[in-house]
Amino acid sequence: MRRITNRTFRDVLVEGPAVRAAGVHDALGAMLAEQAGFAAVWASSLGISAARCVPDASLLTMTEYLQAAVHMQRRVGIPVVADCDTGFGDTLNIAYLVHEYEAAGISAVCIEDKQYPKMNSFVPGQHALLDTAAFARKISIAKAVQTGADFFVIARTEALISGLGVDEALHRCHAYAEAGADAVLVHSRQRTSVEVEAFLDRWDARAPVVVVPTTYPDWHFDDAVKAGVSMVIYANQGLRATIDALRTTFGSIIAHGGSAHLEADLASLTEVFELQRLRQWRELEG
Ligand code: SPV
Ligand code: MG
Repeated sequence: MRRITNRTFRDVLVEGPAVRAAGVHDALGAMLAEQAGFAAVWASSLGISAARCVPDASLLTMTEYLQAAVHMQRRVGIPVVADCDTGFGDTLNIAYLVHEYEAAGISAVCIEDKQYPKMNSFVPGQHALLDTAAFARKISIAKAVQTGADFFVIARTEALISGLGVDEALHRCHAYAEAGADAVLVHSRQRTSVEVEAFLDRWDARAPVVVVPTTYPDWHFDDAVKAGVSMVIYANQGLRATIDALRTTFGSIIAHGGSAHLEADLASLTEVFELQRLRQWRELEG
């Protein structure tokens, strides 16, 4: 049962004042995010990798990430923002990914300025970046090869993750906006929003700003919006909740010798069938 997505990410963003996106790794997560009221989903490279128990380290291929994003987009009416890591290679890989994602109906991608192969931003240690001009070129190629006006490219800087400071993050984001980025994502792994707020104070609004408050979760959405943020990505809360729920449930079944004590707290099979849109599928049989 295919869902027709009639709203692109650009449509959702211009409605304002700001978009909340939930990080997910499959269509079920995307549908639950939509039902909860999120305006977009983030097809998280961390989540998609973790769902296969491999590191978020450029191990899965573009085709695997694309397939995961398409599985989500086919089942929800909200737009999928695809986390495309470094673009899976150099400039030609960027051109190829834009062709493939756009043709597949994904209306927004995010590409980051780390070197390929990348490592997840929260893994301690150095994260080497491309130089600014080389990454700006990736962005301009992405924008040059898109065919529709709606396709949206988010340029993500890892300057703060790499400890290069707010000046460098601003310098890079200015260059990426000049290169045609539709938005910039400034990622931080500080324990507070101070660093990101310092960036926002000096950002001249030449493109919308996206943030991922994983390590500074006490920054309320309303405060982020007041500070000038246009999109907040809750990138891995769903993944971590899933791990916790499965671990607790499975452990409890083993410990109790059965599942009777859990039944009242589990989603019913009726809910499962609703998420599968079983009734609509059966209507096809006439
Ligand atoms: C992801 O969810 O895969 C992201 C965000 O890119 S982070 O894990 O913080 O790098
Ligand atoms: Mg990622």
